[in-house]
Amino acid sequence: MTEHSFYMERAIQLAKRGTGFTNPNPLVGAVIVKDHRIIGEGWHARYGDLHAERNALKNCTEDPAGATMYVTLEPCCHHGKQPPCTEALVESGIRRVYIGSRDFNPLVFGKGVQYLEEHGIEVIPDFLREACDKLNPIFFRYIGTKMPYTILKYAMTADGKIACAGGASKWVTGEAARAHVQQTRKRVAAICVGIGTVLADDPLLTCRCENPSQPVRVVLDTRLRIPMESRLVQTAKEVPVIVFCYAPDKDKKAALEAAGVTVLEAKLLPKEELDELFMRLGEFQLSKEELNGRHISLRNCLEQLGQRGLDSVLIEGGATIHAAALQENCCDLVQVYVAPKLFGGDGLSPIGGMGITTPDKAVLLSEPTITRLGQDLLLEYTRKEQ
Ligand code: AOF
Ligand code: ZN
Repeated sequence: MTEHSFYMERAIQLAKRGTGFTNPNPLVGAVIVKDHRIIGEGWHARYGDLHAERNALKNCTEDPAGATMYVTLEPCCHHGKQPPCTEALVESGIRRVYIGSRDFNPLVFGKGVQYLEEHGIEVIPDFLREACDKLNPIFFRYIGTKMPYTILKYAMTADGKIACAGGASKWVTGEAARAHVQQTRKRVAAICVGIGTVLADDPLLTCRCENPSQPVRVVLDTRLRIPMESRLVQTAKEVPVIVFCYAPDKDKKAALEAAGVTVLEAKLLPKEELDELFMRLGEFQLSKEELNGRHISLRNCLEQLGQRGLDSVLIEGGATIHAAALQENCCDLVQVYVAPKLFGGDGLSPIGGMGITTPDKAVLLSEPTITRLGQDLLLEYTRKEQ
């Protein structure tokens, strides 16, 4: 490892300290080095607070004039919640800047580097870029599209079952894997489940780890069946709950809102092309009977969450909502925890729906990243563009 990569690695580690608290802004770390010694370190700690670069300058133990900065993301050059970091760098007399990731925020992209160079600062761009990019898949996805970065997560046995035939699913995986899920909950802005999971398990969906950050809890519930006495509704005033539905019963909606739940309406997922045409024309109001067996569009729910500033969603089941993620092509990462167990028989499989008809129609995934968690395995796949 060179001296330069050592300092950038340090900046990456510092950036991670903001995990769960900066959304929808990025994780960023910065290190300032003079005469082969670190004289200042900083990271972006919380949404809206000082950026990593200004924190590092603030923490300098010596005059940074003539020093080098290592920063994981291109410094910003716009006025947002914070003033431009590029100006602070120029004022400080920093002479060189090693930059990891490019900032795909259109307000910044390339302009940060340009400003620094125009003011006589030497810039080394794309330095350990791949490692720095890994800090911010959520930010990069969201900043360009306003669609949340979506993670599909399930825990299954070695024979691919998420529950026994009777539906019992506690617990498939061991403690280390479950602790890892808590870390993912911490990273994301929202956790989403289908109404089936609420009715079967009455989950709380909170983040339970050291220094937790609580994601918004989201339920897809076409016919607004969520029980008033469910743990989600009962705790909605402490940790926000959003329920998506279609043409809700007014009284039930009012009761949920009084309990602190945000009730939003979503579009129905069209079954056929003709449906889609009618719905686009806005001429489609389904009766209760017609509604049977149909559900709201996951993609439309995600769009609405994105519009509310939620940059990432962890979909935690069950099999129906997983099928929707596949069918509506809205899943950036698939996380599969595999336990060394077999359930056999008619146990539930992770993804419901009709499935594909022949193997050549399979949804293709990237090669997995493999992590051992105690006795269990975590396989992480991104979806291949087809
Ligand atoms: C951060 N933290 O350390 C860096 C960011 O509204 P603002 O002023 O906080 O600006 C947010 C934008 O600034 C963000 O989208 C990104 O493009 C850039 N860099 N943001 O929150 C940081 N360096
Ligand atoms: Zn900045």
